[in-house]
Amino acid sequence: MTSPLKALYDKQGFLVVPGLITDENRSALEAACERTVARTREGTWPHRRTVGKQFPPYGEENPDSWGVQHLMHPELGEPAFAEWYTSPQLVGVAKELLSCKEEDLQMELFNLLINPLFHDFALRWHRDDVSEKATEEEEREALRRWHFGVQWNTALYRDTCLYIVPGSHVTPRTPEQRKHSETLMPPDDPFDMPGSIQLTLEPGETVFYNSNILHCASYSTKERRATLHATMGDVNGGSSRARNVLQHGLDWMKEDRFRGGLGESGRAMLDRLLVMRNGAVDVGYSLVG
Ligand SMILES: O=C(O)CCC(=O)C(=O)O
Ligand SMILES: [Fe+2]
Repeated sequence: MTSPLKALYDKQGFLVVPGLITDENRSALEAACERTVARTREGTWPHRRTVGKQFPPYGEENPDSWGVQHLMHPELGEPAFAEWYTSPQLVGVAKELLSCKEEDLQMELFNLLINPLFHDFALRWHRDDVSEKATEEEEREALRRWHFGVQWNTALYRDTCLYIVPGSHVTPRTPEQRKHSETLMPPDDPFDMPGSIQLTLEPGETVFYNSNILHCASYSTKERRATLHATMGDVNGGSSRARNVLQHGLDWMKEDRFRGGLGESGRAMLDRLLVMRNGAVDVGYSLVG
């Protein structure tokens, strides 16, 4: 039996869920984000997404940042992040949308998306793990296989940065949509993309989405953003998640001090990721730019 939430998620390629941050989580997460963002901007947290670079490797060139990488890294010293990532409310939705058992969930990425301070920035239309150059047939095949992971954005403050094309997680681009997504440049106007909508998240809302849905994003220096950005996988996908996840460089996740800071179910989720990682060689990067 498919749940109504899962059915809607499968049809649209995304689903907005309110209330996955409790009041208690909220103050801890807000404070942790504030400290983390401050460190990133002052240059003492090196793992960040730099303005000017859309996809990994992000490099160090620009002092301005649009994201913070590796929120659960023990060196960051913010346990609220792993607590929330492994919390029953989040794990519950992830396993429902993946239609898998809790013992099949695989720990993956947990990052933070923030507003740049000095330059507006934007990401081009893309699917996270399918090249813009893919033929229609390659695209169809890649999308058909892509159902072993779920990605989400949880907004601490109102967030209007993300644009998506509902339903595009299962259909190759039309010639017109291809025209708007083959360029490596962000769009002048995201609404030029046929079928696009702007997603608005109110504080505390989460959008779960298939990361191969056609999407782009636009970041303004003037709108405060602190949006938790994460993925979880279903271990039954084997190595299908490897490139998308491991391109972000996760060596720190195999350190004992990380594992030791997790609860029992978190450790089991992590071990499933490490098994996949051990089997993966030379994963490369999903996208350029
Ligand atoms: O800023 C966002 O919400 C989307 C980020 C994104 O699409 C990406 O990192 O690939
Ligand atoms: Fe993306």
